[in-house]
Amino acid sequence: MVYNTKPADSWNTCLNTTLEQEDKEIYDLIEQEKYRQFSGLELIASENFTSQAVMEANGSCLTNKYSEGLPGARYYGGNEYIDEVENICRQRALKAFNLNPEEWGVNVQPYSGSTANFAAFTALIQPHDRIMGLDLPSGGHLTHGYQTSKKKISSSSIYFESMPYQVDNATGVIDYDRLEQNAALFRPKLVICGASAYAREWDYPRFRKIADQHGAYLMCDMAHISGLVAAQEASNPFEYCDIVTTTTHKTLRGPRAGIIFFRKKNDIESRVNQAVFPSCQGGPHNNTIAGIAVALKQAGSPEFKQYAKQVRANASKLAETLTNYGYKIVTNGTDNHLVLWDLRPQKLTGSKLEKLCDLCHITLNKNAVHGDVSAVTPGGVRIGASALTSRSFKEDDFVKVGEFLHRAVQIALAAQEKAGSKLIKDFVVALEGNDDLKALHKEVQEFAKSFPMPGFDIETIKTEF
Ligand SMILES: *Cc1c(COP(=O)(O)O)cnc(C)c1O
Ligand SMILES: *[C@@H]1O[C@H](CO)[C@@H](O)[C@H](O)[C@H]1NC(C)=O
Ligand SMILES: *[C@@H]1O[C@H](CO)[C@@H](O)[C@H](O)[C@H]1NC(C)=O
Ligand SMILES: *[C@@H]1O[C@H](CO)[C@@H](O)[C@H](O)[C@H]1NC(C)=O
Ligand SMILES: *[C@@H]1O[C@H](CO)[C@@H](O)[C@H](O)[C@H]1NC(C)=O
Ligand SMILES: *[C@@H]1O[C@H](CO)[C@@H](O)[C@H](O)[C@H]1NC(C)=O
Ligand SMILES: CC(=O)N[C@H]1CO[C@H](CO)[C@@H](O)[C@@H]1O
Repeated sequence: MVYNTKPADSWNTCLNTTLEQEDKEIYDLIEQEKYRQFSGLELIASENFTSQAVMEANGSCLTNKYSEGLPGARYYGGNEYIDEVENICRQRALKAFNLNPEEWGVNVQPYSGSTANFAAFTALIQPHDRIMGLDLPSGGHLTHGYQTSKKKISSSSIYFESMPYQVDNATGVIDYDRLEQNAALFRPKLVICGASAYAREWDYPRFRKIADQHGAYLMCDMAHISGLVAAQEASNPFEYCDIVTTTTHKTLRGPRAGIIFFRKKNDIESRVNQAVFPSCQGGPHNNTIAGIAVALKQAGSPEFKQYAKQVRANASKLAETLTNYGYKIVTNGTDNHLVLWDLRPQKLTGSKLEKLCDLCHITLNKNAVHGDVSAVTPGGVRIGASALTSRSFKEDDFVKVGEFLHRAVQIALAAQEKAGSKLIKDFVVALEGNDDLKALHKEVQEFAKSFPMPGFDIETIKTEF
């Protein structure tokens, strides 16, 4: 067979040039982001570094394919390999969480965690049915029914009637008694557990009991902790819930996407599959599903279990280090990968510490702490150990991270005093030319660069722009 090696039509040559040749502007920005990830301390609790294998699968030719429907029942032809990929992905998803395929099924097509949640609601309940999820200022996620007194923010509060439950103001732990009392008045159809900024274990049996009192479904959104659940480093929501959703890019360390697990009872299976497609989505992202399959294979390995153990060890070491400096950690510690740090005793807002950390290349995010009056200037920050643990950080390294953060707070407090106002723009001005900040920035970068970086070839990383 002689292949046609003739050059493509001139208007098609762009299809075979590299990203660098074709679009230097985007290429350079990607290279700069690569260097940023490599040379800084990544502490955002919902982020992680995925592996080279996941990036290869995700960036593969599978992105070209349309495959609406489920394996074996597609609306388009040419899906023989795609079907295999999706079937392998589903099998691995059940295996990663030790689920019996007779009892549990899974849909791996949701584009992300938010769409997985909306599809789950679409499957389980009717418009205006009542839902109860953890309030956002208590650490819950937007998609669990968030609204303010002025506005329904999330579509989950626009289409359903939402009454949140909260953490106890004094302890920072979920107030289960009040949840039970309020549920008795509100009579929810769906109770949601899971959060984005909650450092403690979940009392799933108690949630089940409360849901059963009202014949409600119980859904767990384990987005933040699914890697820990897979590694059996967190308690198991599957024993108690009807539906479990997750993102795949947080502790699970896969590509950016979502998954829905459902119990195969009543007609939940067909309702979930219908809700994903055609109710909420069109064609799945095959490249992403291949990436999820790779991540799930990794999540079943003994190395991943070690990783998850180390993530928890590192997060608790960081909590301990900050406590020893005299800071207040919400719930006085952590059971998982994240630490919620209450800065109100220091009279410093989370926004200011986030800004200062950004300037010295430590990436974390401001976060509401329960009892905050203003949502615009939250009183704390959220710090996660997952990403840096993927870079081989151990407990001692997190002691160093805690020291950096302590120095950052000292610099922030001095700048706040110098600024003489509460405004963040005055704060930034007060930091200009600050030598302590420059010194900290330099040390942070040197420290970060001394660790390996998953998925990147450090030898070829560009350092000058
Ligand atoms: C991150 C997160 C989501 C949303 O996931 P996206 O992929 O960002 O849409 C949903 N629920 C929880 C608890 C999360 O932490
Ligand atoms: C791939 O895309 C096609 C078309 O959208 C879809 O039918 C199929 O389910 C997808 N397969 C995977 C593995 O995502
Ligand atoms: C982060 O990714 C690593 C693999 O790179 C994985 O082992 C770990 O569980 C992930 N952790 C979190 C908390 O996402
Ligand atoms: C993978 O592909 C999806 C689109 O299908 C994209 O949104 C995502 O950012 C890609 N990369 C990773 C690592 O998830
Ligand atoms: C917080 O935890 C520390 C140990 O890490 C303990 O010594 C202290 O008593 C705890 N404080 C509270 C208020 O529980
Ligand atoms: C919650 O605690 C904060 C301080 O931790 C306090 O300012 C606030 O008034 C408390 N709110 C309630 C409702 O008790
Ligand atoms: C859960 C866990 O692994 N905790 C560990 C956290 O780190 C501290 C300090 O290194 C250890 O003592 C804990 O066992």
